[in-house]
Amino acid sequence: MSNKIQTLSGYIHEYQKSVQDPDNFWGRIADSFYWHKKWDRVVDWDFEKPDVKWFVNGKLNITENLLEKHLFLLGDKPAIIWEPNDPKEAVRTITYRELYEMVCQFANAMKAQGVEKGDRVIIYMPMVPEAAVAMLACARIGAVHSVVFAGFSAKSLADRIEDCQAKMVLTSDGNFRGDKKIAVKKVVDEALENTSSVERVIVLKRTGHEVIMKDGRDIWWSDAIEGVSKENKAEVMDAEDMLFILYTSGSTGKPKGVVHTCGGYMVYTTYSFQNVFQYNSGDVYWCTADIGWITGHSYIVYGPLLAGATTLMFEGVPTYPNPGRFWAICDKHQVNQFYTAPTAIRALQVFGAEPLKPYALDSLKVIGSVGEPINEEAWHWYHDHVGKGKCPIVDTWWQTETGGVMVSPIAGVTPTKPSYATLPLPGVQLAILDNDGNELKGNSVEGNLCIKFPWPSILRTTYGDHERCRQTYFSSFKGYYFTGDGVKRDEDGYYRILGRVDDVINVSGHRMGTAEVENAINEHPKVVESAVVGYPHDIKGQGIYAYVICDMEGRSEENLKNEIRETVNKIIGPIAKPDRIQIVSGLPKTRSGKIMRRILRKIATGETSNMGDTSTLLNPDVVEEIIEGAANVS
Ligand code: 6R9
Repeated sequence: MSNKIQTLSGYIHEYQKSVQDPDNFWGRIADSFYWHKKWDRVVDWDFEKPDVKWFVNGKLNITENLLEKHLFLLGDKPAIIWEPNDPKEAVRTITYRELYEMVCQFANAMKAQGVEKGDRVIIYMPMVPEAAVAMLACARIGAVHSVVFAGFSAKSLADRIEDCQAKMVLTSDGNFRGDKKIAVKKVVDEALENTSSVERVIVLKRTGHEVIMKDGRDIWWSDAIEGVSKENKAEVMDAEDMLFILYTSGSTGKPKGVVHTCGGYMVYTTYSFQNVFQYNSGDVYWCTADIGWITGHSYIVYGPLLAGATTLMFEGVPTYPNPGRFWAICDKHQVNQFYTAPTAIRALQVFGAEPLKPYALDSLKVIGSVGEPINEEAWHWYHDHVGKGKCPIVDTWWQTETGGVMVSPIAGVTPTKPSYATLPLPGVQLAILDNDGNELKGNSVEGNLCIKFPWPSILRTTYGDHERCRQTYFSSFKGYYFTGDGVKRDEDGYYRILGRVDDVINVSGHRMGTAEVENAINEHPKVVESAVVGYPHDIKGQGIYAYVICDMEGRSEENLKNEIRETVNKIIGPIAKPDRIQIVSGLPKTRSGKIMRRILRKIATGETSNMGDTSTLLNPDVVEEIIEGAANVS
């Protein structure tokens, strides 16, 4: 496609155009999509209200741009390759024509079950092609999907159903994950005991779990599509009609429903996908995220399929049946672009290079990272062992709220630097602000990462609570979108994300990114992972508390702690030496792999009487262990 940047000077040129004349820049890109009616204005915006509209009065259906648009040239090409949890089970390959038919048919089925334009539909499903079909069928008829990660509890599911007053739930009997079999429908049943808006539940058969089908409410997927037409006329949507809601946790307890709309999201996910990954026709692209997260929405389903790519979907986990699974899949399907999270990289790093040995990994051209800052050690391991030193790493910084990648190398175009997300994509106008709201110009500066001009896939609101959206993102710095992340722009103008600003600690007047300290700690060869938080310190203001997972073999705890301190001393300097180190067996993590620092901060501070909501943790048991261990920490 002509929108693809191919050289560094091309990037600079496009970037400049996007800032000087955003209307013309995005208008030209949007021109390559199919619209029932073109827009009257490219963008209207006011960050104080906030009120942002893209492609004003444009009419479209996103699925026509993903299905009909590709039928002629790509009808027989694979849209989705599905790799099951169990490598012995058959792979499924779904062509663009088959996807078109599946989406149309399921769209008709949903309509027949009473879903109308504007209704909210919860998708609580495993990683199977039908989950993508479900999302697209919603978009086809103008229903608003809200995917909930199928590992969330009944309580979390119920909260989300309640918040958006969903009319329908799409689910499965069960879910395979590694050697586990999870009874998914049971969770839905429990959630629905405490909610009243849901009228229908459509259940896909996957595991053969025994399920109770509630009369008049539950229907099997296969029955719902039985005899239903595979032709469907897409609902014509306004560019600013809601496409989906995705719940995400913020600094306060209750998750908020981030809202994305049809036109801008379509344009931006396509554009960013094509450029960041440099996808070429015929390539096989694989993102290991779950569709329950924004990465799965934008870069398993919408972005790749809008771009006519072949997107691989994996049902399982990286360590099943063994820690070579990712690499086996890369070879088996000749994956060209591979996109995963630092947490997965580090988890696999623990097994060393052995599990990679049987695999050539020679189809890989681009490898990507998303979700958290990638520490230097993991970056190098990924680069050397997975990318074999020849694949550019695209470290992509973005958020549920941004809809698409904001800061990232363009593969093969932008020179990379370990742990740097590098440069903003065209259209993304970053600003670094100090705590008083002054924009810090020039290079070698550090501060709050803000964005001063809208991009097409910016969140429009938080569902049902616009004031919360204003407060969270648009009130800290007047006239700016505030990301909540800290950032450094180095002497070359390159961006390095330092982690959430609430994780920045100030030790004796020196500001430090917790990620920076963690990076240093992780350099110690025995350290697997670490998390650093600040705690009140009489003399320094804040002290540094490090929770460290490490291989203790052949060392006493005391020696190891001293060595870790010395490593940090060597890499950053004496000010960054952890005051307290606690050796732990695990870190409290959300199901998307993020460390719950709120909990660690409380433990470090000694405030363990009220730990708040730990229900979304992957491993709640570890919290008790850490609290106990904390008593003896020096
Ligand atoms: C896409 C996604 C958003 C937060 C974000 C930041 C962190 C994401 C990152 C990164 C450093 C990267 N984050 N990507 N930090 N480098 N490449 O993860 O969305 O789940 O909403 O998380 O994740 O702190 O603010 P989401």
